[in-house]
Amino acid sequence: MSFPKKFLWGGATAANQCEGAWNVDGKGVSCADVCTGGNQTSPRRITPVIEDGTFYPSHEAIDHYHHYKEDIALFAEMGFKVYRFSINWTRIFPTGEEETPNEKGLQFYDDLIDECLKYHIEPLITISHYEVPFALTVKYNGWTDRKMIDIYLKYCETIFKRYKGKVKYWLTFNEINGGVVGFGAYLSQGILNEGTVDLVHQADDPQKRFQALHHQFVASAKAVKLAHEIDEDYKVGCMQIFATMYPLTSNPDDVIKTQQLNQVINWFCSDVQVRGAYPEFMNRYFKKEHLDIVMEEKDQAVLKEGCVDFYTFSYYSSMCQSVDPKAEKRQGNIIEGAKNPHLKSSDWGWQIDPQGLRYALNEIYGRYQIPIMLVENGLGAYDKLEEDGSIIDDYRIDYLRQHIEAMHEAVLDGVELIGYTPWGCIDLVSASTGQMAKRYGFIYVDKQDDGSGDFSRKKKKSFDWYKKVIQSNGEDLEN
Ligand code: BGP
Repeated sequence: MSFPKKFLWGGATAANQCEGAWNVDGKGVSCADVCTGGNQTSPRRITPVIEDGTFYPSHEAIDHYHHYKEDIALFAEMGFKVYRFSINWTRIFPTGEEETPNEKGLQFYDDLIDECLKYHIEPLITISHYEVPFALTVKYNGWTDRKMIDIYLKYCETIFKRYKGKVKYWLTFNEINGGVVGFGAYLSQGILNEGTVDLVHQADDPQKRFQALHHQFVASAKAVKLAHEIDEDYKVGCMQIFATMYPLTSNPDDVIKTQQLNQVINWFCSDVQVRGAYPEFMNRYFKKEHLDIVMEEKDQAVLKEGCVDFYTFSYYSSMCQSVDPKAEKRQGNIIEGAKNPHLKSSDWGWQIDPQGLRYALNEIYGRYQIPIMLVENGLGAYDKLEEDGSIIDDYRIDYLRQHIEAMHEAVLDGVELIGYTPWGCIDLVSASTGQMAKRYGFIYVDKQDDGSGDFSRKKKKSFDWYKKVIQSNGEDLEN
């Protein structure tokens, strides 16, 4: 048998993409709340002042805030062992800097966690998932300012103490390496440079991004240490985007370019968080890019003392890399590359590559030898309601089946994979485009891109399929 007996099957969401209730019970405004809806051709705009008559998808999202009991009951029906969700930082500290936390916000997560525990579902909590308080963007330009470290730690301490005894698994930052590329600056780091109008074409300042990353590394390391001090049973992980990369050709120039991009995009941040030190190759990169990272003397020791307990990542697609400027491009999750002639793409152009997941798992485990969870994976697709109201999402089942098969192979290869939480286990707002039409869920939610819909939930065909997968511990993948 392949998957370990206690394998954590489940699903994943993020507060800003599912909760809604953006200004309810004392919640403050987050970076996501000032992002308009968009689609593949018109990017989401960032509007520091909320515009009348403009649609902001996070404001209502799928109203998980008021439907969490129903949603968790459905997760339990599928047999979830784990539910990955994030805490909305602005429910706890509305502007990030209040003296005391917002009790109603804390209470909401008490209730949500209790609801999970009622069904023996293990909560896996992302502390910061694209929800930086917008007030901190305005005041400090987000993580560019070192003051963010203490602000974040106060938030961590509050939730580590409050949920002690109920929660075991924490992730410090969602897809921290998003900050390595321009696209990640706003949502991941709360950076809003003058001249930025939309999420896709941000006025980029790499110096700020890499400085912000350093602050996030220090904050993450301190959070790991603090978590262990508060509860020795806490397990704290990092969370990375892993974009498997292949050289487009056997031209050694393509191979070296791929290796260098791999180092900076896929390995830099996890090397710091898992091994507790900057990898050597970054010195040359910083020189080449004229980046000068300001560090305090004690930072190195802090990083060393705050190594994570486990590694988690998102995996959606792979891409090729090439020195040929004419090579046809393909977009992936935040990272882009060249088209792979052997792969098909999703409706959003993300190349589908289950083998790339087996490759990634082997590479990651070979490098770090610590437990791994795949905490995001899935197919964003248009779903169609049949006349009888059913949703036959065979394309999603195919995608997930092939990726579970790849996980199975990796486990047989010797990788210590301990859990799997497919992304958007219930339909939610897309982070990159702001659409509802880009659906990932086993559960359909009646909420559309024009803001219409009654929030009713409906099981898709994949719901029963995934239930069977969990019941059989990954053995029965038949559709
Ligand atoms: C990751 C994010 C998620 C999620 C997912 C899918 O980058 O961690 O928040 O949204 O990708 O991306 P999208 O929503 O753009 O389809």
